[in-house]
Amino acid sequence: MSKTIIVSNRLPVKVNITDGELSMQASEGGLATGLGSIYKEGNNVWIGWPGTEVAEEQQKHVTNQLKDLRLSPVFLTKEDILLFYEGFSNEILWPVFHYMSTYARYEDEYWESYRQVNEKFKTAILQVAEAGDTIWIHDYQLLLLAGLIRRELPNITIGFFQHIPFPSYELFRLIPWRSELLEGMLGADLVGFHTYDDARHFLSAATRILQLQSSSNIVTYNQRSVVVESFPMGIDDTKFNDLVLTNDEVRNNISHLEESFTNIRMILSIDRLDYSKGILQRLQAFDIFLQEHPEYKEKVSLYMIVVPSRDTVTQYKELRDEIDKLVGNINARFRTNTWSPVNYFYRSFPLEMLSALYSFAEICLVTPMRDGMNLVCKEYVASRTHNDGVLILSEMAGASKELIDAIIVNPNNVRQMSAALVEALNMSEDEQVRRMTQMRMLVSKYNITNWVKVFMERLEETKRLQLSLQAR
Ligand code: GDG
Repeated sequence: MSKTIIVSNRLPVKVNITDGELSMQASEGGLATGLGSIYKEGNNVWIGWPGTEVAEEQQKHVTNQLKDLRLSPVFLTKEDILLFYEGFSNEILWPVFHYMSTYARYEDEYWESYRQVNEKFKTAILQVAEAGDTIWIHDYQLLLLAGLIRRELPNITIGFFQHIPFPSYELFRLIPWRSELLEGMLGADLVGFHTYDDARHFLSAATRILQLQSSSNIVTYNQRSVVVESFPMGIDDTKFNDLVLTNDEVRNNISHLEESFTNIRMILSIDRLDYSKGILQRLQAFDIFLQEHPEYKEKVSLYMIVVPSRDTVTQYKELRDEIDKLVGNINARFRTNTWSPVNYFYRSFPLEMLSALYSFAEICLVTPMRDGMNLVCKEYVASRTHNDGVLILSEMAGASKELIDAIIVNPNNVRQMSAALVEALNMSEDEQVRRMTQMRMLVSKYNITNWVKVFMERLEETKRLQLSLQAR
């Protein structure tokens, strides 16, 4: 019986080893939820890194424990994590793909490690893959993998999905290993992105850098037709809706918020610490808003959660310091004895608190400089069970192509963002409901289950197309 093999850098569980004792923590992420129904069926399996360094003598034990969960680990060394993950993935691909190319450090040893780790993943896949299987590879850490597998198993079905943006040709061409990366991706039968623009940028890079022929969204590489398309990812909308309506802890948290924020209207923002998320620009906009609209003093607060991430890297550390400074500055200038304009948290929160905040906040402010999709804004919409609330959304987030009933802003235009806050605070109930209802319908219809189904069906169709072309 043929099977589906899901591959991503991280497994949907995090393995913890303390004093030799093994424990596992399931990921609550959307991808884990969406693919959960797939990798647990039949002989299917999910291959990835268990999220921690595992000593050699413990690897067999970890492998056996994960096997029962239909998970298969790829073990990475400290050096792999430093060079492949933090180096090539996060100091080259992440900044360039998010249009921050000046942050990129093109180190040969990063590339060497990236190649080797992609080979490690290939070896893990070849141990389980058989003719007739379908392999679905995820994200920018594994750009070479499809090509490596294709060489060994020329007829196997491979889908690749990239969760972050694909930059314009002018940016992508800066990477010294641009051809190798493209050739790796073109090992897939179907290459998917969140938006039409990302797909277009990829096609343009492939045809210009590798001089390939393309027609519409199909590019020919090594006599194979590779289909390139957009598949905007959705969320588990029912989960967020039901948390608000039926979860006691969430209800409790909402009551506490109502007590602490009596007569104060909340603007919510939630991101991982990252320069792509536009956190500083958001604070600047809020600063302008407070300066120009003193009538909102003691009436509006920004509740800003920044989840710690990569903060050993210089740019991230600097960003964190800048945020601290700006928040301190705004609060020092505007706060009163009973009111803080910015409630800033540098930590993560349990899902039950996130859900309560989504439900309580009148406005959600999502202003990345670049974002593949951005799931926070969809989670906010799915949590608005009364159909009210206003989403302010950056046009640079993939989600802005779908959530057109948000107030759409350019995150570089801090005055426009400040004006958007005023517009949101004054939006009539009817208008809020009209917009939110539209957005909720969309988030519900194109949810994570639908996303997985559409991608898998398209992959199957693509393979059929390939076989029929080959037979001619
Ligand atoms: C990449 C792409 C694309 C956040 N804080 C807490 C918490 N979260 C959860 C949110 C949301 C997720 O983290 C963040 O998802 P995003 O989509 O916003 O961003 P990335 O992590 O950068 O994801 C992105 C995505 O892949 C999917 O393709 O949309 O563009 O960059 O689900 O809820 N969860 C908990 N506590 C927190 O404090 N429990």
